[in-house]
Amino acid sequence: MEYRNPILKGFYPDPSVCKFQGKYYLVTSTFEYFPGIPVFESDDLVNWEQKGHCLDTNSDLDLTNSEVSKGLFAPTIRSDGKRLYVIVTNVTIMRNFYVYTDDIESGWSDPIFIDGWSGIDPSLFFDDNGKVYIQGNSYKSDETLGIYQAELDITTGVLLSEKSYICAGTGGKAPEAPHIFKRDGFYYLLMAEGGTEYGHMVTIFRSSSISGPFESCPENPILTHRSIQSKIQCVGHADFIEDKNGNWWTFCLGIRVKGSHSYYHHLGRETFLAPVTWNSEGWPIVNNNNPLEFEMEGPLTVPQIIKDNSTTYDFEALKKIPERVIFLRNPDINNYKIVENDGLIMHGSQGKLTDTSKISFMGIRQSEFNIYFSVLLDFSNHNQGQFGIAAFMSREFHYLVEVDSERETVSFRKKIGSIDYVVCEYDLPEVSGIELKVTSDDKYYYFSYIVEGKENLLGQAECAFLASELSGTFTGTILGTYNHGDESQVVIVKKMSYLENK
Ligand code: 6LW
Repeated sequence: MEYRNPILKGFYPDPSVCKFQGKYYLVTSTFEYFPGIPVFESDDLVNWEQKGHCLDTNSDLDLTNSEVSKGLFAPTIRSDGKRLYVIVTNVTIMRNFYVYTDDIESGWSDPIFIDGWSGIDPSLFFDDNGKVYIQGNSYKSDETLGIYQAELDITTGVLLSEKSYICAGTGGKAPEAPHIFKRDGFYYLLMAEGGTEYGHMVTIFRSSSISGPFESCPENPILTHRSIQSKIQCVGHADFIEDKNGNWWTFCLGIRVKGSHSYYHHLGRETFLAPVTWNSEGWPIVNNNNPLEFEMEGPLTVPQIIKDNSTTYDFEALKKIPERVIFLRNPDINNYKIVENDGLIMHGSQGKLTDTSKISFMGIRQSEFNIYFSVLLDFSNHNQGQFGIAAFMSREFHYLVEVDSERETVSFRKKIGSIDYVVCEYDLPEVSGIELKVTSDDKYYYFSYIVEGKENLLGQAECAFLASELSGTFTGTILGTYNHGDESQVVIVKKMSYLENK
């Protein structure tokens, strides 16, 4: 049956997947954004529904002053049959921890921190004998590069054995993303090498013992797009899963590139799916040894319902902030209040988009190249400070349409590294409401504002200048609105509209 990649469009990197109570669950990394780690649920591996986040309180997730693309790196989701666990590294505080739930609808536990375990990309393995193991890698330390493992007391997070070195990989840089699973008596160790950029690859090893030694698959790397002519690149960071019919699949990250000989991407690393079969020697073959495609074929149980991520949030009618809306670092949740028939009251913060302090900013992931994003704002209670919309990659790379309510101006600004300037600025008429808008194709963003029923074009800006290849980010473009000023300065977000491919 055919299906279309990416399975999760927009900034949803480092996917991990497992089965629990007859359904599939998938998580991705979220870096400096809050809430942390979206949880997706599926019955069939191709149609996914978000079921909140693992870390949705400020006490669970400390992102204070998180620098660009720090915060939560790659998570792993696993189950022991009774409980669902998600383990992850918060690189901002350099701690590894996990949370668990017995029922996805009732939320997640407080974090259990693992003392004495460093590195990133932690994973869990529940062995048939009841023992639990943690895996991870060495990261920015003097430890030998490679994959490490220790036995873990899953009820307390205490390590029960020394941390042992189990695999160096095949020699690619940045051995990371380890996952162990058992099949036909072998312990398979899946991992990523080559770094998450254009040299990314998936490699696999196996042993008859959980502690190794692990032998390398003769076909390594079993999946890579390095030096392949494809509009899908950087494929790697995979997890494997056996579906309810005994078919195997891999979820991995990839990017949709633009450009010709020098590729770039600005939507972030996205989640892709490929079928896996096994050869007679017991080694996996991904997608019949073919590169991943946008149009794929695999032994699905039900057809994929192609999701349109278009949506309009009418905050005059909504009762709570939708789960696709994310914040930059820890939000002061009192700064965002939905008042029925009024809208979402967003109070100002002293933080600016260019720094790492607490900021009033909320947005959604850009999931396609061709989009329309607009916010309808009432600023009758804003007379000192600035507010606006942003096509935001990081504090160093973003575009803004900004209203200065004291000077009564609207301006179009570009921040591209050290290049930070106002493209144009206009006086605003005496109004208390405004619609700010950005549309895009695969080359440019186009910015405008609408007052008194008239749209005024401000200008355009290259998508390429927000690309991760330039900004050095692990994330993707977020389309959002912000309010800079003291907390008495209020904008009311009446509507937030996002349309893709329209
Ligand atoms: C992640 C590592 C990687 O922790 O990049 O693609 C890091 N792989 O495994 C951030 O996504």
